[in-house]
Formats: sequence, C-alpha cells, structure tokens
Amino acid sequence: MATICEFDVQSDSFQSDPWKLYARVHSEDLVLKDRSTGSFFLGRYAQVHRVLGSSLYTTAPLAVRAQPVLGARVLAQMEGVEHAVKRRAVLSQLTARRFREHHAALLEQLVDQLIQRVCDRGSLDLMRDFGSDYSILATLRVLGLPVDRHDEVASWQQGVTRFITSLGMTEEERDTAFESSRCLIEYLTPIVAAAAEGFQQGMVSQLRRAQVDHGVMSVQECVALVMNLLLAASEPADKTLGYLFHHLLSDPEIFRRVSEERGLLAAALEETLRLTPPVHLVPRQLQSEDEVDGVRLPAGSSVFCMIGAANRDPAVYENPDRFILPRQRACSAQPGRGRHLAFGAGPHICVGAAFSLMQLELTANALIDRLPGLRLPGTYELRERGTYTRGPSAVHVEFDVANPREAARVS
Ligand code: 2IO
Repeated sequence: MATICEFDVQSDSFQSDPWKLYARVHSEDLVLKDRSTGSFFLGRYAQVHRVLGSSLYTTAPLAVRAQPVLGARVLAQMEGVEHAVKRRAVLSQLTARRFREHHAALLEQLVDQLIQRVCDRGSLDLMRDFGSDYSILATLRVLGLPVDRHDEVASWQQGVTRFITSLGMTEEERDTAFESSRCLIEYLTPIVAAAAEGFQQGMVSQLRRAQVDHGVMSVQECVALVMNLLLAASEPADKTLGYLFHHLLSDPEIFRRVSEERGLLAAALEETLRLTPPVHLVPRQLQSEDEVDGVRLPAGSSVFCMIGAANRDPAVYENPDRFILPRQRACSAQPGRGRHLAFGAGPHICVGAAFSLMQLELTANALIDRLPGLRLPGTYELRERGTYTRGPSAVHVEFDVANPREAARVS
C-alpha cells in the first residue's frame, strides 16, 4: 500500500534535484501531493503506464495549459474519430520513407552548416553553440516553414512553451507568454492560409490540404496544430541530444564502441530517453474517484505522471540509475513490456516518436563524424535545469582540429 507524502513542486530542492525524491517514491512507495495545489504526482512505472492508458484520466488540463496560447485544441485534447483522423494526417507526414526522401539530406546539410561555424574552435558547448539553433531550424525545415526569422520564432515558441509547462507563473510571465503567443499566431496565420494554394510540398501544406471530417481544417485549427508540432519537436530536441552526448562521453569506452559500431546509436538514444527524458511531467485530470495502490484519489484530481521517476523504477529496470548499452528489455510480463515512457503511452503516445529518433540518430552520427576525438573536458560536471521539461544547462565538449587555419579559411 502506498503512502501520501506532501512536497513542494516549486521548491528549490525539488527543482534542483528531482532524482532524489523520485528514488524515494520507489523505495518508500510514495504518492506525492503538492502542498500548494493539491495535485498528485505518480512515479511508479505501472501507475504511470496505467494512467496514460486509461480514459478515467483525461487530458482536460490542456484546455487550460495549451489551448489558450495555441488558439485551438492540440492533438492530445482530441478523442475518437477526430483524434484518429488528425493523428493519421500527421503520422502520414512522419514516415521513414518521407524522412529518407524529403528530410534526411536537408537535415544533413543543416548539421553541416551549424558545425561549420564552430569546427575550427576545438571546443564548444553543445547546447549553446549547436543545440539551440539546431532544434528550431531542424523543426522549421521539417515542417517546411521559412527559416529567415528563426530567432524570433524560437523566442515566441519558448514563451508559449513556458506557459504550457509552467508550475505557477507571475502576472508578468503570463503577459509575456501571451504576447509570444499573439506574435507566433500572427506570424503563422498567413503562412498556413497560403499553404493550401498551389502544389507546395512542405508538411504544413500537406496538413493544410489533409481531408479531415468532411473538409479541411480551418486556418486556426491548422495554426494550432503547427504550433503544437513546432514546440513538441523543438523543445525536447536539444535536451535529448545534450543528454545523449553527456552519457556517451562520460564513459569513453562506451563512446568508442558507439563510434565504431554506429548501429548502437539507436539503443544509446533509447537509453538516454529512459534515463534522462526531456519531458518529466505529463498532466491528466481524474474523471471519477480512483484508487492507486491503496491511495484514494478524489474525482477531479489533477494528476501528474512523473516520467523521470517511472523510467527509473527498480521494479522494471535493473540498476535503474545506470546508462547501460545495450540495455535488455525488461521482462515481457511488465505492462508496456518495460518500454521507457519518455514518449508517453496510451492513445496519446507521442506522434513524432519514430521520426524524432531517426532525426536525432542522423544528427548524432553527423556530429560524431564531423567532430573527431570528441571528449569531455577534465572539469566537466552535468548541470541540469527545468522541472516540467528538463535538460542540461550546458554540455562542454572538446575535439581535435586537424588544421585550424585551413578549417578557419573554409568557414
Ligand atoms: C504541446 C511539453 C514540449 C506534446 C503539448 C500541449 C502536448 C504534448 C508533451 C510534449 C512535449 C511538450 N505534450 N508534446 O508533453 O505535443
């Protein structure tokens, strides 16, 4: 039987090191309850897997978190036929074939361009000098959106994401988020409206022309969907890449194996997502009273799934805090067969999961190729930030520069 334990989700101690409390959730079988909001936080794998797969727990929180800043409902708020049809429209744009034929070469080019800027330096911060531009530019390219105003788009996108992933905001922060939202909607609306015309190939055009229900989506619905994709694709991308290289380079033997046998990268990515998922919290609302391992949760409760905790559940993963390559899948008796929950689970499982893995694998491969002798500096220590979404604040790396002058001239 689990025990309720009160905590403060906004406290410095939780935000600076959630892992400590996650471990206690498992060792003491705790259901956490936030002191100021009364929201419940569940962290055991089986609990999270069940909540995400159960219609008792709805995505109603997104009506307050996402809809106001996106201007219409996001995919995860939809159900039944509407959900199936729109999800399929998005999925049809995110296949392995489309990746190979439409996106792989462009993404290679983008990574090349971004590395060009730094490859004569011998050291860089993967987050600041690569990841932040990469995550927005790669997303814009995949969506077929213009890249010329990427800095503004990135900052609007961040404002909107901050609202969606907030755990309490000041009046001023809310105003900034809504201002970002207005700017992003104003920027995207004419692009989306024009996208249906002609025979344009980009993903936004394809979505705009997709037949949903008995017609096409309204411009507003399509803008919301594009914003949904924009932030869901870019917010976790640099964080996952940063963590991947942190884990690989922290153990030079693992990095050597992966560099020599690139087939291992896919497993390294999965293990990265398990051990350090970029999205830590997934919100749900309980429709009618429920019991979780003996603890009664009242109808209407706000419930957060703690992905970072569930992914380290010792009942599912041996040595859960270690990066193990390749990690054997947990026994098949487990719900979800022990697949990590970084992409969620159930009907709203991440629609971009497979595509993002292809994209990140390509990117990691290119980085390893273009930055020979990649390693962490002697004084390296991982620092992270974020509670709802979480990532490294910096990943400083060093690499060999064969002929610095030559490299400088080329760039
Ligand atoms: C956009 C939190 C970055 C999603 C969200 C309102 C819905 C959904 C997620 C992820 C990541 C974002 N939720 N992506 O947790 O699309």
